[in-house]
Amino acid sequence: MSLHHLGNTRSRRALDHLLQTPDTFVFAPLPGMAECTAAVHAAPALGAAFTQYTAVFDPGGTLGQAHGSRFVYVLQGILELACGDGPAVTLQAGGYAFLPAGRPHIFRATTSSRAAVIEKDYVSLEGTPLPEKIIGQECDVVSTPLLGDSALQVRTLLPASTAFDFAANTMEYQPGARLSMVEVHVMEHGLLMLEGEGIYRLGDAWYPVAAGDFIWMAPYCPQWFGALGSRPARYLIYKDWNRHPLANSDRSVRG
Ligand code: UGY
Ligand code: MN
Repeated sequence: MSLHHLGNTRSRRALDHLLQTPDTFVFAPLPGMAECTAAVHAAPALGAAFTQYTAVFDPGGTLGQAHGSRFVYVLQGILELACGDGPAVTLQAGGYAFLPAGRPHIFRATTSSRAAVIEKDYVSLEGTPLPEKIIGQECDVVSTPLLGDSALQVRTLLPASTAFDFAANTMEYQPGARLSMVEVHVMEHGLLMLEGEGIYRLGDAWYPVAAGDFIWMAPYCPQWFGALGSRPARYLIYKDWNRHPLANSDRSVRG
C-alpha cells in the first residue's frame, strides 16, 4: 500500500520538531540555481535559525550564490566546485565543502546529483578570525566513539576551531546502538538520515525513521535515537555551536 494512500504519511510537524519524509518533499528552484531544484527542510518559516535543503541537480545543473555560510554534503552523483582560487574540485558521495559567508563559488553537476545544503548567517566572535574554506571527504575523517560507546561513532566534518559557528557531523550506529541519554539542549539540529533505520524520540513522541528522512529539532527538544535493523544507521547532523546563547543576529554576517 502506498504511503500516499488516503493521505497517509509518516511526516509530522510539532512546535519543537519536524519529521519530513521523502514522500512529502516538494521541490522548487531557489535564486542562484539553474537546472537544479531544492526541497527546503528547515528555514526561519519553521522556527529554525538556519536553512537546510536537499538540492537535486540535472546533469550540468548549477548552484551559486549562498545565503550566509554554506555547507554542502554530496549524497549522490558528482559535483564540481569552482571558487576562483585554483582548479575546480570534484566531490562525490561523502564529499563535502564549507564556504565562508561572502565567498563567491559555484557547484556544477557533471551527472544527475543530489546534495544536502546547510546555510546560516555567520555569527562572528571577537578576536577570532573568519573561518576558512574547507573541502573534505567523510571517509578521511577519523571517527570517535560517543561517550565511550564504540557502537556509536561520530565524525566531525568541520574543524573544532571557534571560527566555526556550527558543527556538521555524521553519526553511525551499529544495529541496536542508541544514544545513552535523552538529550535536551539549547542547540538546534537539522538531521538527514543517510542509511538504515531506527526509532527517534522527539518531544513526547517516538517515530520510526529511515534513510531519506529529514528531522528538525528546535532548541530544548527532548531527543533520543536507537538503531534497528540488520545494518548500521547513519545520519548527517547540524548543530549551532561555539557561540554564547546571547550572541544574536546583530553580529551576524550575510554573504
Ligand atoms: O551532537 C548532538 O547533540 C547529538 N548527539 N544529538 C543527536 O544525535 N540527536
Ligand atoms: Mn543533540
